[in-house]
Amino acid sequence: MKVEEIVGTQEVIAQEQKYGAHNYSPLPVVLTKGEGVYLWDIEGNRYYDFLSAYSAVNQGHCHPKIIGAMTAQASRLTLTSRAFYNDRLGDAEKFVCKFFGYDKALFMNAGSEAVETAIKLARKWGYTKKGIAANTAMILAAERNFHGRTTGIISFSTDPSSTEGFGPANPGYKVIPFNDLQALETELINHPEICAFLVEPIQGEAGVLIPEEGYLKKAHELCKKYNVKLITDEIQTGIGRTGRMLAAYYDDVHADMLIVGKALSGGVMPVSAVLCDDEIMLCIKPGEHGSTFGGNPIAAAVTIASMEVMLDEKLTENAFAMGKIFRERMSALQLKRPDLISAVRGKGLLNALDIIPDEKFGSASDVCLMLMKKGLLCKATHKHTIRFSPPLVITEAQVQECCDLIENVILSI
Ligand code: IF1
Repeated sequence: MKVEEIVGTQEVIAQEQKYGAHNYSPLPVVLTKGEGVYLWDIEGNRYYDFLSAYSAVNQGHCHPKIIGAMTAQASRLTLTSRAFYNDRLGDAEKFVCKFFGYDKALFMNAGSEAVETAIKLARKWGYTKKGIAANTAMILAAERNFHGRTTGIISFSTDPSSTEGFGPANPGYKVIPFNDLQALETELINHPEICAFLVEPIQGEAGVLIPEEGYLKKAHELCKKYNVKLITDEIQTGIGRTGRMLAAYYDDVHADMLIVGKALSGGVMPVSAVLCDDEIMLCIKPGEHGSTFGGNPIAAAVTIASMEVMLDEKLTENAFAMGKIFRERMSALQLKRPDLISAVRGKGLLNALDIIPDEKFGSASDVCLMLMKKGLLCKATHKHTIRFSPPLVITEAQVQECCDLIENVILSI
C-alpha cells in the first residue's frame, strides 16, 4: 500500500533551510493561498495579513481584476524586450504620467532597480544640465534610509547589517540626518556638485519614522534654491498606503523625481517606475539604460489594472479612515499597558507599535510570534518595533476584530 506523503510545515522549512540561502529568518508559517486580507497556511489555518508583503499587496491578495488582466495578457504576449515596441507599454506610461503629473515614466522591475535608475538620471542631469564636473556628482541621502540592497544603494546605507562585509562602498554619496533642514542646507551650500536629495517621505524600515509636518516641503524649497533635484522614494509609502496616493501629498509636494514600485502592480509581479519631466528624463539617450523585463506587456497590463482598483475601490480613502481607527484602538491599548507599549504612530495603514523589550516575553519579534499563533501575521523591524500594514481593502469590522486580537495578545503578556 502506498502511503500518501504528507508535507508539513517543518518539512517545508527544513527543505528551504537546506537548499535556500540563509538571507532571511521568516516566521515559521508556510503560506499557500491568499484572498483579500487573508492568508492560509498549508495546515489550513487562516491569518490576517498585516504585512502585505511589505506594502506591495495594497489591493489585497489575488484581486480578481488584477489577476484577470495578468492572465489575459500572459496568454497573449509576455515579453518582447524593448528592442521592439509592444502594444501595452505606452498605455501604462500614459496612465501613470497623467495620474502622477509627470511628462515621462521609465519602467523597471524591482524597487531597487528604479532607485538605481533615478540615481543615474539625476547624475546625467547633473552633468548635462547643471554643469557638474565629470564624475564628481554627489547624491544626498538620509540617515537610516532604506532604498534597496544593490551594491550601489547600500553604499549610502547607515544600517550595518546592510553594509558590513559588502564593501567597498561606492563614492558619490553623502548621508545627512533625516528630518534636519539645517543639515540639508549646510550640504547644499557647501557642495554645488550635489545633483539630488533622495529621501523616503516616511522612513519605513527605520521603524515608520514620520518627519515633522512641512519637512518635505521645505526640503523641496531648499533643493529648488540650490538647483538640486528632490527624489522621493515612495516604493513603500506610495499607492495609497499612508492614506494619500503618495505620502508626499501630505506636504503638498510634487517631487522632481518620483520612484514607485511594490503596490504599483498590486504585488503580483515586480513592477517599478521612475517618473520625472522631460528636462531630466531626456538626459538619458537610447542605449544608455534599460532592462530585459522592464516595461513588459504583463507589467503594463497589471499596472493599469492595479491602479484602477485603487481608484474604483477608493482604497486610499479607506486606508486613511481605517488607519485612524487602528491607531485610536492602539493608543487606547497603550494606556492600558504603558509598561509594554512605548509608542503608537503611523499614517493611513502604515503603522508601528514600539514595544518595550522585557526579559519575560522578549522583543518585538516574540510578540509577532504570539500574534501569529492567534491568526495575525506581521513582522518586527529592529528590536523594538512592530509594523502593521494590512492590505488597504480591509473593512472596519476586520480592523476592529484585528485590534481585539492584538489587544488580547498584549494584555495576556
Ligand atoms: C526585503 C524593509 C520594507 C523600500 C524602499 C526601495 C526598496 C524598498 C522605501 C527596494 C524595499 C523591502 C525589501 C524587503 C523588505 C522591505 C522593507 F523592511 F526592508 F524596509 F518594505 F519595509 N525603497 N523594501 O522599502 O525595493 O528592490 O525590494 O523591490 O526583504 O529586503 P525592492
